[in-house]
Amino acid sequence: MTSKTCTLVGAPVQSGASQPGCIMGPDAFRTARLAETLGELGHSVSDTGNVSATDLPDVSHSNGAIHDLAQTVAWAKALESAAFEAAQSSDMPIFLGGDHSLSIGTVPGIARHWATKDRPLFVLWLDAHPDFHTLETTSSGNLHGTPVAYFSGLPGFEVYPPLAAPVDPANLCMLGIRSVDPAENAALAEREVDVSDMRAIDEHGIAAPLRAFLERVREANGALHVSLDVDFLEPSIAPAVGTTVPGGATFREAHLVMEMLCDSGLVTSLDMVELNPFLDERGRTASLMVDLCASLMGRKVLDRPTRRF
Ligand code: 4U7
Ligand code: MN
Ligand code: MN
Ligand code: MN
Repeated sequence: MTSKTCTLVGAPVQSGASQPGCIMGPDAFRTARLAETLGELGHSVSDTGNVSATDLPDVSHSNGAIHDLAQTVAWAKALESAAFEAAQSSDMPIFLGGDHSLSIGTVPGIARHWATKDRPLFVLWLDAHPDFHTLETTSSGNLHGTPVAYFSGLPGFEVYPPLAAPVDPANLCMLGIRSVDPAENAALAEREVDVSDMRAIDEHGIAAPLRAFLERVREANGALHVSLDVDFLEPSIAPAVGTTVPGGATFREAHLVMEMLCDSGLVTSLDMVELNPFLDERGRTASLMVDLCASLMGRKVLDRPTRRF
């Protein structure tokens, strides 16, 4: 892979999840040598430190299950700006979470950047969950379950910041899905979102749906944002997450996704989310996430193209 300028942006958000711990995520990624690893792969890395969100807006919603709405909106605003700036000034912004509500800010900021370049943004959502709740439909009230519905322009998000450039639901691809609430199921079907659940991956492998999606991105001259939730992975190899669902992507499935993304040359930004270091075992989940990022950014076994049959 050609050498890139990478900007690491810490987003210690935990208000979108039900249990605390994701606040420690950015520092766990740093401790697991993310910057050094990318440097060893030939990239130039700058770590801009952690974003903060201190001014809480006066907001409310009729869904009484929702918690920490003001914190979530504050993070969204701060991260939208941070993402836009990181995209303007580097090839590859990498957001270190933090729970998945951080994508309520990062994806819209990245989308605003690509709208100024007249390129459509595509989003690859690697997750056990589609995170496709609206503020009306979430029954847990955990706002890390809402980013995709919001940045895809679904109605009912008046209290979140207005979107400069919504992501077309036709430009989404979800892999690894295995926990979908009824309201999410209906909304995903209505918009015909490209979802490969684990059953489809068992049957066809993970490469086929990814290859088809990457072809679509290439044909559209799109930019590609990847959002990697720790719970995409099988919990026995990635225990540091609050929302474990059995039957996730294996070690090799996850690396293959990253290696194919690397070969495509299409990825322009990345979220690494939901790492809860309080739940980790001797840093193994943080280290696995760093290794997956290394595969995305060019780490290879053989120093020549992969053999084709
Ligand atoms: B994550 C859930 F009910 N759908 O809304 C919800 F299953 O970012 C889970 O993917 C959301 O980890 C998970 O609370 C959000 C639940
Ligand atoms: Mn998620
Ligand atoms: Mn998830
Ligand atoms: Mn989770």
